[in-house]
Amino acid sequence: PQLDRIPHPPHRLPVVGDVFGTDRRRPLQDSMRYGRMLGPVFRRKFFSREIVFVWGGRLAADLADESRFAKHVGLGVANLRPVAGDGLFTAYNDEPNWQLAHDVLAPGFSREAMAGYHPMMLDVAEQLLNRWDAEQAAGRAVDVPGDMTKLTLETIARTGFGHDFGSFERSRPHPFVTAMIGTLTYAQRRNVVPGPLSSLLLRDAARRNEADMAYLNRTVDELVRARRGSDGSGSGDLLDRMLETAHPETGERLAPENIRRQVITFLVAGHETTSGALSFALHYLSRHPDIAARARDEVDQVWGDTARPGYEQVARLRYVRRVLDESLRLWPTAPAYAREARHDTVLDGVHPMRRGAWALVLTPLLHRDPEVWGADAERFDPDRFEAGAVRARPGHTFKPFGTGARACIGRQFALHEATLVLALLLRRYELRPDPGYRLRVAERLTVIPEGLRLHLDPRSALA
Ligand code: MNH
Repeated sequence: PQLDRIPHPPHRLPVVGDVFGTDRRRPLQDSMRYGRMLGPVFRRKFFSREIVFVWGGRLAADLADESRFAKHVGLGVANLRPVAGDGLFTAYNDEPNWQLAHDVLAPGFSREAMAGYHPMMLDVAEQLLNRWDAEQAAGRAVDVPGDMTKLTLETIARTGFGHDFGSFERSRPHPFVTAMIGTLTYAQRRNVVPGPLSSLLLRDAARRNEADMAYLNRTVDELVRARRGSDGSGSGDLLDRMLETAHPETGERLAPENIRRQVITFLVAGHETTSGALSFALHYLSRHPDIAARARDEVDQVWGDTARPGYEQVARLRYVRRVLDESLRLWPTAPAYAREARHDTVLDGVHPMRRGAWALVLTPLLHRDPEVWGADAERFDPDRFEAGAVRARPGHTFKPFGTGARACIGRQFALHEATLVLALLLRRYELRPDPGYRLRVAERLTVIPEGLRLHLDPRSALA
């Protein structure tokens, strides 16, 4: 965008720009702070790189116009190219492998496919319940983000790839998770440390990152080799589609190197953000016993005492789903996405943009824009997602899954899994917060509540 009409932080310095007073470990929350100060569109400069941020509802809705704007692969997403290459998430819009992989893999997220994953999702959720029963019996608080990560990693690994990481048999996170967090954290740091300095400042980090990437590649190569070597297939799971399915029209198939990129992409994108979403939802439920009680009532009504609720019974949990939506409003766990101009245009009729110019949408602030969500936008209130309230709001102002052709392919997968798990947990436990805990949000491109522990009380004790 043409920059002179866009505010920036005061006290900008020559050469370095706005880097002083920034929090390098929490760049998102830092930008949220500046956004609140500077308004719905603003810019920050890190050495020679100037970034335009957008969070106003009207501006974000304009950027959602697919005829004028498209996904921009930049910043954190571009920094993941060494790991995820031309995989679905990191591919450039015009890379042929994007359309090919999208067409081949989209049926893996159809209703029928989801109904097929459902029993496996339940199996994994039961492993979580067993673990939490044991913690509860021992009077220990549970490690919410740690256990949600075990759950979501196992879910995507089993449903998508027929693979079992054995997360629940371990006390520590699986090394795949540690390596993944390493690469995400490194990609985030490279946003703030500019190119010329990064080889100096991030030398050790770069070496660790190489090792992390090598570990991810090895894990994935083994998983693919195991499937290729077995006579059985994964009965049409994502890996089967990657290995066996030709494009319905062109007959083309994914190349082995691209399959490696896709498997890493899906194992990472398929669990990290869902884990955060579940963790934030559990945090808010523990802080709002009235809302938890209402959600629990709904689960009782819809499920009765069915031991294993069916696929259809998850979609009927409308209030639980609203709890999830409201958590994703306040803390969308993939908290930003970038949009670029397809050709010269004017953003919101005010800011001229050249073809290829781009801006970063800060979703957590968009989701708190008082002009869209009201003066009480910071308050947790699932009723904002009642049908009537949704209709009354302007469009394109709730974007936890991004927008347009490059929006999240796993959205229904994540929502089904998370709704199912929240319902199972609500049905089984009362959630008691640690009185000393104040929400702290850790950033590694994604966001997750740091150090969140909850105490579990059996429901029967309170009924
Ligand atoms: Mn997901 C793209 C958020 C769960 C796989 N995802 C995106 C984007 C957002 C996003 C935002 C768009 C990014 C951009 O424009 O640059 N995703 C989420 C959130 C959750 C989530 C908040 C959970 C909650 N995502 C999942 C799951 C899977 C998945 C589960 C897979 C099983 N997501 C993807 C893939 C893409 C994506 C693949 C890239 C799609 C494309 O560009 O074609």
